[in-house]
Amino acid sequence: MQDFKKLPTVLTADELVDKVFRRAARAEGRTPKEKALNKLSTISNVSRDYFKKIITSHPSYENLPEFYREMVDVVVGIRNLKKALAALKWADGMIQRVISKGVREIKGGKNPSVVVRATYGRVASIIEQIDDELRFLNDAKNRMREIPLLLDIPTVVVAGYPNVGKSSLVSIISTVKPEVASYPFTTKKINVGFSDFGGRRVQIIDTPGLLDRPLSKRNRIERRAVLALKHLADVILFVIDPTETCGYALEKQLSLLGEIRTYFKRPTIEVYSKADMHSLGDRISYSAISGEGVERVVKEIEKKLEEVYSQTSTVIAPSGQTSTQEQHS
Ligand SMILES: Nc1nc2c(ncn2[C@@H]2O[C@H](COP(=O)(O)OP(=O)(O)OP(=O)(O)O)[C@@H](O)[C@H]2O)c(=O)[nH]1
Ligand SMILES: [Mg+2]
Repeated sequence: MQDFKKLPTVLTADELVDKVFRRAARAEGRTPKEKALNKLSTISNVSRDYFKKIITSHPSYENLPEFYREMVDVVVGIRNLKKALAALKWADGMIQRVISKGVREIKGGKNPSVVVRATYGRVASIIEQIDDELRFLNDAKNRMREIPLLLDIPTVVVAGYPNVGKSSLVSIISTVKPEVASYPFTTKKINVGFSDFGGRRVQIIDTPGLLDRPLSKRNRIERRAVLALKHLADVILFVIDPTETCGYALEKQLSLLGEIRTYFKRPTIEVYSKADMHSLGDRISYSAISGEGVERVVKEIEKKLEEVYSQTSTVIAPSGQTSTQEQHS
């Protein structure tokens, strides 16, 4: 599994030029010629190592599991990432050529300090040419940190319109405590928490709110929720706010529910939030404020997950370690 939190910080062009030349300045030599050659080989090594570190910190995006690949694409764009990494490879190759030329010139008898100065200028100009790409890669690293590490265990994805109470519920029934606020699109990324339901470990995913509109019209925040539903959900928990205090009509919420059922074809649980504000009885109702009904929601999740468990079950051992048992029925 890919841990994007381990991607390294990427220096700007100015910072990288500084790093390379500072290291080169420390190069020693018994003669001016030897010292100049050592400076050039230091530039060659330091820049090559640096580019290699950044390039190899990225996985091969084609080979990532689909969820991660599509998530990286939504969060930063794989084409842009590849273009930026290719620019680093280009700069690496160019710098090596410029250094080789300098080395040849010094060995051929040209004035070492003149060659070194000219080579420094060329190297700095090559690095400056990839400043945008270096900055992009650092920004991408920061954004990719939001992509969580997921476990291959039974997973419940909590979805619904914005502001209906998804995060409030997830925060009660799992380990993750997402931000809750009284306005839509508070949750902008997917949050992963865990629960032990009847001694079994379950992954609970809080998602950004979805509006009832075609996929092509969905913004990048909504598309994170779609990816979680598409790739991760064994069970979907759809939260409906019948009080409409979320700011969206019940009819719209039910239309989204219909689409999610049709499109994702997963076992789906429908619940009403904000039971402290209504007394409807046609669906399971719960309140994140008073806690009433939450236990019924959990029971319903457990029931739906039984289907998933009948294929694979993860049991918490008495030691606290988890082990996965395959059950063939
Ligand atoms: N009265 C009442 N208010 C609730 C309940 N659950 C959530 N709220 C309130 O509804 C608002 C939205 O709650 P969130 O949990 O942030 O909703 P969300 O669905 O995660 O919202 P987004 O992340 O924006 O999609 C907050 O002001 C909560 O305090 C509930 O059961 N009863
Ligand atoms: Mg939320």
